[in-house]
This record gives sequence, C-alpha cells and structure tokens, in this order.
Amino acid sequence: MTVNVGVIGAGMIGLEHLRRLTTSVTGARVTAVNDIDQARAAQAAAEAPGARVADSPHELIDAVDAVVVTSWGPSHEEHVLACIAAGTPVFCEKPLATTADACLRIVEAEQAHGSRLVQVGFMRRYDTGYQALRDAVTSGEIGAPLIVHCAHRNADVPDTYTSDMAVHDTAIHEIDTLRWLLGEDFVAAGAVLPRRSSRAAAHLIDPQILLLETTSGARIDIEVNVNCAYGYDIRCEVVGETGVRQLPDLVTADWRERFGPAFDAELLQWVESVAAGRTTGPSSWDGYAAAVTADALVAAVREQRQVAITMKDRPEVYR
Ligand code: ISE
Repeated sequence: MTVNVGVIGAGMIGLEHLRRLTTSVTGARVTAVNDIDQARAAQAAAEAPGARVADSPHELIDAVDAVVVTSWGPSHEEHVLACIAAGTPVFCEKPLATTADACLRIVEAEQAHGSRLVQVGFMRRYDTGYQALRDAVTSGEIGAPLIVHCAHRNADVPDTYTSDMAVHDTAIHEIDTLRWLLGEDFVAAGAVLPRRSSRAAAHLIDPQILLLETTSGARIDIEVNVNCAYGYDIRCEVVGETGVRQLPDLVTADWRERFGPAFDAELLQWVESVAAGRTTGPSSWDGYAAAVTADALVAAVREQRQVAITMKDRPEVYR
C-alpha cells in the first residue's frame, strides 16, 4: 500500500519532510500541499510529482490517507484536532501545540476517538547515538542513572529568537529525549544563569543552564548555548552507578546535517505504522509532558527559583 500524504505548512521543515517523503522514504507519496501562502504551497507541490495545492487544511485532510502538520506552531492544535475529528493519522512537527492546555485538548480528543492517531516529531528518539545510550540504560550496563549532562549548542540564531525559545524550541528536544531515555517523568525544574555571552542579542538570556530532577531523584543539567559560534554541537553523557556513556563527538554545521538520518528513520517508521493501521512513536502524551516541563523550566529561568512539575494522570490509551 502506498500512503497518500498531505502536508499542511510548506515552510522550511515542511519542505524537508515533503522532500524526504518524495525521495528517500519508501511507501508514501505526497499528493496534496496546503499553506497560508498559496504561492509557497505551489512551489512545494512542484517538488512532489503528482501533488496538487489544496485550498484549505480541511479539504486536504478529506483527500488523503495521512497528514504531516508543519504549519506555524500556534496553528498545530487546530490542524491536529481536525485530523483526529476525521479519524486521519497525523504526524505533527514539534511542538505538538504551544501551550500545555492545548496539548491536553489534543490528548482528550484522541482519548475520545479511542486510539492513537498522532505522532509527534521528536526525531532524536531515532538517532542511533541516543538509541545506544538508551540501550546502555535499559540493559543495566551502566547501572541506575544518577546524573545526565547535556549541551545543546547552535552556532547562532536569528534576531527573532527569544529567551523562552531556548526552552520551548531548543531544549524541548532534550526534555523529550531524556524522558524516553530514562523512562521517567520529571518532578522539578531549576535554572542557573552564567554571565551573558557577548555574542548574544541584547534581548537574549544566553547561555542558560537548565536543571531537571526525575521521579527517582536523578539530576539533569542542560547547557543551552545558541551563540557558540563554532557549529551545531549536541552532547549527552549519562552517569550511571557502574559506568558512563556519551553520544559520539560530532560537530556539524546545523541540525539538518546532524539529525538527517534520524529524520529519515522517523518518517519511515511513521509511514510503515500508518500502512499497518496503527500509530506508534512519540505520542500526544509525550507532547503534553514536554510542554508541561518546558513551562516549568521557563518559569525557573524567569523567576530564578525551583519549580515543581505536576502532570495529569496518564490515560490508558498512552500506557
Ligand atoms: C530548532 O527549532 C531545532 O529544532 C533544532 O534542533 C535546534 O537545535 C534549534 O535550536 C531550534 O531552534
């Protein structure tokens, strides 16, 4: 079966996903594209043989087997809810939605539907380096995890980048990956702020050191440093009771190059699961958990205090 996919949102990441689905991911073809900018939608559709421009997200949803949502973050909720209402599987780029309440509305809609339809684009779970770290933890090879040291460094960021984005847009990857890697939720957030980099724009708090505590009492520190000048550098070292493992040392120009293979694997797995009639991978619940944690971290940075993280009970659908 070839899965007919519609793409809502033809910006940078939308185009990346469209190209992947057209050239490297087997089992799918993009048949419709929608964007608030019709010309941009037409340009994107021209890259996928047989694809057309859909007049509206709703018209697109009705015409395809599955949807990729890569529109502007604040519109994710509307588009994902429309897919759920239509019973259509949907891959939504991160963030699932821009507030924890909006994520919860998606969770509730999926629960009412009775089974999962949503996969969230947390692609680091498909990175072989992180998978090896997770294996080292789950196999017991390094003993129970005590501490995780992370760094998320970007060479630079556009002027539109804000201090809150350091959490909501950047550290959000560590938030999800570490929940998955450690198999635990977080109970508390904190932040320590070093002196500001002279390379950072005047409005920006950069770098930031974000702190998390897990339910078992393991501690995580995440350096977010988005003006590091030298490249895209993602580090993660897990300190267990009997050993230590880290990601391979790999500095690239940007995230596209660093996580290209993970994006490929993520979309291939999504297409295969849609074809098999089930939804796997990072869920709406994971999107909600990431949003709640991100809100606590932003408060910790702004208010310079420890912030408790509390989540609703995990519904049966996500167990
Ligand atoms: C961007 O949105 C990403 O997803 C990248 O992985 C991250 O490194 C960057 O900081 C974000 O702005």
